Formats: sequence, C-alpha cells, structure tokens
Amino acid sequence: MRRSILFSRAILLGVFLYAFPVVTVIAQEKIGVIVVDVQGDFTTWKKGALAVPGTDQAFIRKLESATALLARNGFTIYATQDWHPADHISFAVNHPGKVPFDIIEIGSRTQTLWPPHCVQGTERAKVLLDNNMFLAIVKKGQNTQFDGYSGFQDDGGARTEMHAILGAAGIRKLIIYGIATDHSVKATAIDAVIRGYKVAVIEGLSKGITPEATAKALQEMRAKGVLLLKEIDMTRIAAM
Ligand code: VGL
Ligand code: ZN
Repeated sequence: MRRSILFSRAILLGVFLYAFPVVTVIAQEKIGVIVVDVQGDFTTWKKGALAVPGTDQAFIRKLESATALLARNGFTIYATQDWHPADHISFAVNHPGKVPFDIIEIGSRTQTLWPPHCVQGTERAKVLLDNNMFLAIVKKGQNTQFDGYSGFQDDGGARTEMHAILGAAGIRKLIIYGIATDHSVKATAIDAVIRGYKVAVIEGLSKGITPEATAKALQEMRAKGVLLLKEIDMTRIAAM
C-alpha cells in the first residue's frame, strides 16, 4: 500500500515536470539577459552614424519580440547603452587629420576611430526597445578619455555598475545579444566569463560591423567558454 502511494507520487511529479519544463528550468537558477547597445546610431533603420549591416526595422522588431518573450518567461532583462560626450576620444573628428576607421595608438592602447555616435542626450543614442522591459540600463563610454565596449568596464579599467547589479540580483547565468557582435557583444560576453558568469551569446539576435571581425569574434568568444547559439534554445541554456 505505502509503496503504491510513493509510486503514484513519483508519477505525478513526472507528469508535472513533463507538463511544465520551462517553469522548472527557470526555477533552477536565475538567468539574466543583457541586450547590448540597441541604439539608433548603430542601426540602418534609423540611418545611424555607425549603422551596422542588417540592423533594419525588421531585425530590431525581432529583438523586441525575443526580449519581450524572455521577460514574460521570468528572465531579468538589462541593457547597455553607449553614451559618449561630444569630445570623446573614439571620435575621429577629435583627432586632427584622422578619419573614421583609422586605428591609432594612445599610450599602450590601440583605438579604432569612429564617426561621432551615441552622443549623450541625442535622439539616436536612445535604446530602441521598450525601455520598460529593462530592470536597469547600464551606460558606458562616458569618460572622454577612455572608450569601453564592455558593459562591465572601460579601457581605463573603470567599472560600470553592471557586476554589482547582477550580483545583487543573484544572477550567475547570462544570455547576451545585440550590436555589435565584433565589439560590444564580444567584450561584454568575455568580461562576463572572466567574472565567473556562465554565458550564452545568441548569434541570430546579434549583428557585427564586418563579416571578418564577426567570425573572429565568435571564435574568440567560443575559445573563452561562451556558449554560441544561433537562436534562443532553452534546453541548451538550462544545461550550460
Ligand atoms: C560599439 C563601436 C563604437 C559597439 C560602440 O557597441 O559595438 N562599436 N562604439
Ligand atoms: Zn562607442
């Protein structure tokens, strides 16, 4: 008799886990999402100053619905926002005789020069997705003297609030995607791995500036332990 009660309880649990696999997976471990630099200046949709190929309105809508779905499923969503002063060191116009995409040495650092982009307070610096989805938007690149692709720290080593915010929320696993795969997505993902997070980058929800640098960035991320997924795959994210 007792055996059969235990047995039927086991069956009930099995049926429950079968019926609600996503719920059980999420309950296991809190997962954070970082949506990287989805801002007008990086999109063809908004005719941005540094428009990344493939970032038309349809792509941004795809990011919007993927992110909304993750939010509805209980994931905690964060964003990063490139947020430069007008006299920022990464802008070619601030280096007489230089043009965008030149690479210069500044002390021991190399700096790629860009057209002015994501200038603080300008329309095309806005994050294009519904800002209500984000628990926090972490700004980066605010110091005139240092560029910073990573959502965690700038090239001078100054930290953003990202690691503290994620730590306070108890997040140990991250899903990362956005713009650009070969710069801020890569740097943010690798910095997250260095800080001990388990990280998945979603290729289909990210776009890079050049195909060559993007291929190299994907290789680098994989070598550092980032799980690369074409699309969101909850089974593989739960298992990482
Ligand atoms: C980025 C170039 C300059 C990026 C930011 O978000 O990937 N790229 N600033
Ligand atoms: Zn920038």
